[in-house]
Amino acid sequence: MIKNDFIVSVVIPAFKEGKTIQKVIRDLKGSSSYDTQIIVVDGYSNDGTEEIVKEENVEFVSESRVGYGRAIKTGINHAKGDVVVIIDADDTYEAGDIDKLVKPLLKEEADVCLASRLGGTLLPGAMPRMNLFGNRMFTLMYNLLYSQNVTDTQTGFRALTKSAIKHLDLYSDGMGLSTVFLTEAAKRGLRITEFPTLYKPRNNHSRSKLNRFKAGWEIFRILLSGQA
Ligand SMILES: Nc1nc2c(ncn2[C@@H]2O[C@H](COP(=O)(O)OP(=O)(O)OP(=O)(O)O)[C@@H](O)[C@H]2O)c(=O)[nH]1
Ligand SMILES: [Mg+2]
Repeated sequence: MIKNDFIVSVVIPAFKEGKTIQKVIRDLKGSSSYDTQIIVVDGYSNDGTEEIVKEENVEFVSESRVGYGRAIKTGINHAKGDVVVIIDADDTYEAGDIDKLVKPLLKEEADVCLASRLGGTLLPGAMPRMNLFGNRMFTLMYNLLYSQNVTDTQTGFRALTKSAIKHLDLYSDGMGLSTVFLTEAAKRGLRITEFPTLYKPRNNHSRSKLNRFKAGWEIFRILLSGQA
């Protein structure tokens, strides 16, 4: 049964993504079929992000503490919805897929839904080879250690029900939070599903915030120590 009084909260962590944030917000607004709250959590970008976000009439939250995970947790604290969607501000994900992400949760078929890039399409230049290799290794490790069957543990486009989030110990402030969502969900017996999506290269003039080695080491430790 599809409910009508259903709210989706979208959390967008953003640090210096002023070139793309407007498009991400507009794509979300243009494609979500649900009552949607959009929250941008900005790390004092100073590149016009604040002005753009306010002009789009969506919520703007400043977070001075550094970290992708920290920004997401701050966004979750502002979320009023039954479902929380998380997406990057860099326009690398297909924001138009938001309904596909939300539907399995709305239908109560799953508690967590991932937009899988590795199970879908990677456009040329979207993911450096090293990142692809790391993601494959970590995804394999996750599936083996946590008895799951997902194809992209490191996707930044995912949805969780608010009631599921309440049960998770979100202990990472960094890029490792994507993995913590999944190890915690598996430990608590939550249902994880996914669908294939498209991953696009970053805008030429924007910069990745990913420190591959720092993130890789953190993810490795989370996978081992967070084991059930
Ligand atoms: N508020 C805030 N946002 C952040 C911080 N670090 C990263 N972000 C945002 O979190 C999202 C993910 O960071 P990315 O640099 O895109 O990381 P990634 O997707 O793993 O790497 P790419 O594939 O190169 O895009 C982006 O929207 C960033 O702007 C931070 O310290 N604070
Ligand atoms: Mg990104």
